[in-house]
Amino acid sequence: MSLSKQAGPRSIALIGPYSSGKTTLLESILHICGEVGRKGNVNAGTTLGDSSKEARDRKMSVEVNSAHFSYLGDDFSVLDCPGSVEFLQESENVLIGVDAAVLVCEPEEGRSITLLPLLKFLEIHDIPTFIFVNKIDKAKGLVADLFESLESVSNRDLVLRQVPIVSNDVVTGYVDLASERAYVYKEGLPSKIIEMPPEIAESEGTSRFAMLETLADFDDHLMEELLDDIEPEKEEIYSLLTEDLKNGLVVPVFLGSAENEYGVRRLLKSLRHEVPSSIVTAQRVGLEATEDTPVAQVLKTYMSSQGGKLSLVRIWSGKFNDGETFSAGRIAGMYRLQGAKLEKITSASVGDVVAFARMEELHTGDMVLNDSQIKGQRAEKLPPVYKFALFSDNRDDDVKLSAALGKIVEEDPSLVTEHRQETQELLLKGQGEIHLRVALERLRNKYGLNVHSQKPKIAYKEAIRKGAKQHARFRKQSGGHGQFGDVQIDIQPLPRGSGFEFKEKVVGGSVPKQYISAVEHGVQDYLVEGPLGFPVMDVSVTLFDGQHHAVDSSENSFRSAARIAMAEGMPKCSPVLLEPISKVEIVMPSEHTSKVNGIVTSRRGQILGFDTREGWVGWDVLTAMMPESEVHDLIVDLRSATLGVGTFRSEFDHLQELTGHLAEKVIQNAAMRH
Ligand SMILES: Nc1nc2c(ncn2[C@@H]2O[C@H](COP(=O)(O)OP(=O)(O)OP(=O)(O)O)[C@@H](O)[C@H]2O)c(=O)[nH]1
Ligand SMILES: [Mg+2]
Repeated sequence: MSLSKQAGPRSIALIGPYSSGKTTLLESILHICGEVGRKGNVNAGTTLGDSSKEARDRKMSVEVNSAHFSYLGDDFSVLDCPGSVEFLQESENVLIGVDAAVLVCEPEEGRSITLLPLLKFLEIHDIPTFIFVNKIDKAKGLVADLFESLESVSNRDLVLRQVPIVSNDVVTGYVDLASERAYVYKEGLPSKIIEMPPEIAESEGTSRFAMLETLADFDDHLMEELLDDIEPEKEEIYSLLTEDLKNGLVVPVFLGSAENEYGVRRLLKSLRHEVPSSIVTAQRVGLEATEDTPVAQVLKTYMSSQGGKLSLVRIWSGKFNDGETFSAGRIAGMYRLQGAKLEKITSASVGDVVAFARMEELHTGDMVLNDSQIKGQRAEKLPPVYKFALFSDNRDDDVKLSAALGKIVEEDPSLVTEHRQETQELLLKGQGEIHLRVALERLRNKYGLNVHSQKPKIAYKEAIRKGAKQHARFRKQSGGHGQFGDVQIDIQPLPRGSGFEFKEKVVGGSVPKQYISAVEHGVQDYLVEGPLGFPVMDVSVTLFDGQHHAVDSSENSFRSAARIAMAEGMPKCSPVLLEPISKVEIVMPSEHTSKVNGIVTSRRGQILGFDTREGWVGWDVLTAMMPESEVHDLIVDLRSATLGVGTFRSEFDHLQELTGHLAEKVIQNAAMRH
């Protein structure tokens, strides 16, 4: 039995920028391998992947599609990831569990930079990577220029494996540089071998030599052969290509068109020969594959429309049987997923990618095992960059809403929910507007909840700039017992961040001891909403005198007197609005730094500094203080200035005075809400 057979099926992820053709490539592969009879199309909504309403409506992937195929006797599972940067977390979660990634991109050299965040992730995790330059049928520029621009964004060496044959500005076929065979594309059919066209011989020679030189950088024997002008054996070239891919030294680049099935068989052949086995991958991620220790890891969680949880796992070691119990619970059903189709199975072993049903304690990234000593890698959570406040039409839906939100966060761990006390809002945070809209549609389509969103409120506060003394009396005579409380207070500002302070300096018992805490409560009652309409911060209130009545005074009457004193005294203290300021850290390719600088300044940001981004050649980090209200849609501008790759993280830093017309607007809006 070959190593790959012992190691079970291999697994690949299709990743790459938005709309580069990953789902179409999956469809082509499944068609070629006989898994789908008629080839589906993204635009017609007939692909095996993207079956959810949210994906079909948009003609884009919004979550991972899982499928299986067998090519010339070798079994593969394939995980087709959404390309939009707003769904990046899906790719990262899945990449942890695959033997190789196929990075699908378009033949547009100006957009190579959009591959960078993924390339970086692949490099950090040492994931063997293939690049498939798709849509070669509509390539405009020269492949050589494209290759150069791809090289500029990759730290690993790229190896061009094919050169295009072009006639009348259209790519009609290719020369395979390893085998030196020429082919013409045949739509929907295997490419046809042809004589090497004489006009291509020169560029083929140059490209082939470049490929060999790159390989020779990692192999002395090949280097000697090249220096001595000895033609290396084909076997040697193939074996170096396989080794170097496995060791993350080189990234092979293939050309084709998923839509027309050009070059897809060539890619499949390489996958078959070059993708490492799951045993090798287990070693790479620090695990050991054995026959009898079951170890699996969750790459993605699906919630079926009936509400049942399906955990898509990669099996790293051992064998799993349906019905067995692990620390994370019992496997209550085992399936192979072919798109949305569930195929029931009873067991799964090393290399498989299968779904375990109803393991409620299991979350994306978790390991399924019986030995808590075994630790796997997992993708870090991306910090949220955009948020909505949610509200439902019907208050009675609130309990249902929070249960449904729990489920959609299970499926998509890059969503975060938060009940924000300060503003009394339910927040949904994520990676951008489309990301959050898809989540809302899921709530509607899957859970029947009509949920609306709005821009979250900003937790403005207010403070005072000067002090004032105030006298107030609360008196009521209404039959029987009256009410009487009389206080004199001194209101003073405190430094920013001090909070609230209450003191008493009453002499001679003018306010008896038992009423003092009622005065403090009265002051606090008022501080919930100051003269400008916001919670008051950083004040000191001293009770220094007052009067009482032997019969009529009570805690309530002093509490009311204190509240009145605050209401009358505070407006005299020059109230001022405070707005929350966040510290933001923005990362972007340095060519865009000056543009981003402009965005930050136009959003009232105060730049604290620039630096180079650690570990990211050609990237900068910009730190700034920026009002929270300006951070809200910062990501929109940032992405449009950086071809989508710039991002940021932010956290509350401090409160800062806001004056002028912006403050007036905030105060007016608050008044209107009352
Ligand atoms: N001309 C041409 N168009 C293609 C090719 N492959 C895909 N397309 C088109 O590109 C568009 C996007 O295709 P998808 O397969 O959905 O791309 P994707 O990478 O899965 O997109 P996301 O998952 O949303 O990132 C569709 O309109 C396809 O018809 C190709 O080889 N040539
Ligand atoms: Mg897709």
